[in-house]
Amino acid sequence: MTEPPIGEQSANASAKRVRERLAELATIGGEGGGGVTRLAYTEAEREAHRRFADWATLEGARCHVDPAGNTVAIFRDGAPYFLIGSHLDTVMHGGRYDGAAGVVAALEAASALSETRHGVRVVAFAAEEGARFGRPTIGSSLAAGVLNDLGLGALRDADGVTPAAAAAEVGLSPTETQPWLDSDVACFFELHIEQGRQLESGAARIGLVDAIAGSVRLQFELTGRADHSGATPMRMRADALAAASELVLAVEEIARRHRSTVATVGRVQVRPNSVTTIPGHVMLWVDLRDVDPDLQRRAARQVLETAMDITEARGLHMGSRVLSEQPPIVLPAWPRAILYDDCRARNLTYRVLSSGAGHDAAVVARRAPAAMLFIPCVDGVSHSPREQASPEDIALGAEVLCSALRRTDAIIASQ
Ligand code: HGY
Ligand code: MN
Ligand code: MN
Repeated sequence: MTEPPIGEQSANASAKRVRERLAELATIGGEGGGGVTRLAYTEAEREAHRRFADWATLEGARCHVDPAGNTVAIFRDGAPYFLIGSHLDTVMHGGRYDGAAGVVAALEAASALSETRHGVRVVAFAAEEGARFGRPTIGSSLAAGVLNDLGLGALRDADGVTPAAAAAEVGLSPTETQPWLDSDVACFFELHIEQGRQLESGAARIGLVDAIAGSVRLQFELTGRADHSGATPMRMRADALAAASELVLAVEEIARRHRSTVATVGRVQVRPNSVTTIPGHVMLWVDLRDVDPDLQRRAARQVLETAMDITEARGLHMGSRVLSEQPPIVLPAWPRAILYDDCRARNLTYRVLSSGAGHDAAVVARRAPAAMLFIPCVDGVSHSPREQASPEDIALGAEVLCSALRRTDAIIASQ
């Protein structure tokens, strides 16, 4: 068999390593049916971080873990430095590419990057998904100094466990994190699966992200009156689940008012949750997002007001909390322009698009220049065992990352 040209050899080797490493990560928290559950501040997340650190060490990097659980691999000393990476936690029954693809690609890029004037570090952020505690990007927010002890202490998981208690279980102490995302970071690049259908529809091979949606997470507690489902006339009921159902449909209707707004009620707790008892108590959580800050804030306010109207009309008591509010962010143009130049130089089709999903890059961008690179995922599916992406696309994305870092290094050095 004739050997492929060197360039192709390295691309094939890279795709092979990407495939192998993603398959290995998928065994950590892996479930039947191909899903993965590696929730924030669990042993599975830490095991994935250790595997990442082992790979980075083998490539010559020095690794350390900060008190928030962010693992940083220093490939090249010096500051300012380039930071590349993503996250390794997942949602419940999630996919094997969300986050992991970006960390594995960053390892490929850092390992291929030769002499640069800047330092080079790869990061696996901890607790990026909001799935467990309701608030996303806990690790990067602590590293950026935008989440304080009060904010962290107000969070609970479904069992009432706080992030600090969960982190202590796996040897971490997030409240002791000294923020380190600062002007020492020359630029942050994150590769991620698109988690949407634009690239997959054949529009382009590479997505260049211009804006990342913000999110508001709301918690509602509706209290009615548990009662006999057979003996209680309809006019005498205070049915918390009927009220909650009205609220769920109202959330959907409010989100439909503007094309860029999305809102979801993905989690509901009903008590006593018994067939022959009128539900007396319901907790529900709303995830509301937009790339427009005013629309996001207005929609959140409308949801809160509508919840009050519904519960008042039904004679129920309502409690509500804003668990987290993260503004949408527009990423700086110059790192994106460097990625764009590289796509042009490679004759790669690209598309500038916004991200409906939240990412660590949105947090890092509050402290340093940041850029995001999307690769396609099959049918745009994510947060599901059906999540699929190609190692070849990830390896190609890693090559673009690597040459973008080289270009950035040369441009900054020439200024
Ligand atoms: O949920 C999200 O926006 C992302 O996947 N963290
Ligand atoms: Mn996710
Ligand atoms: Mn993600």
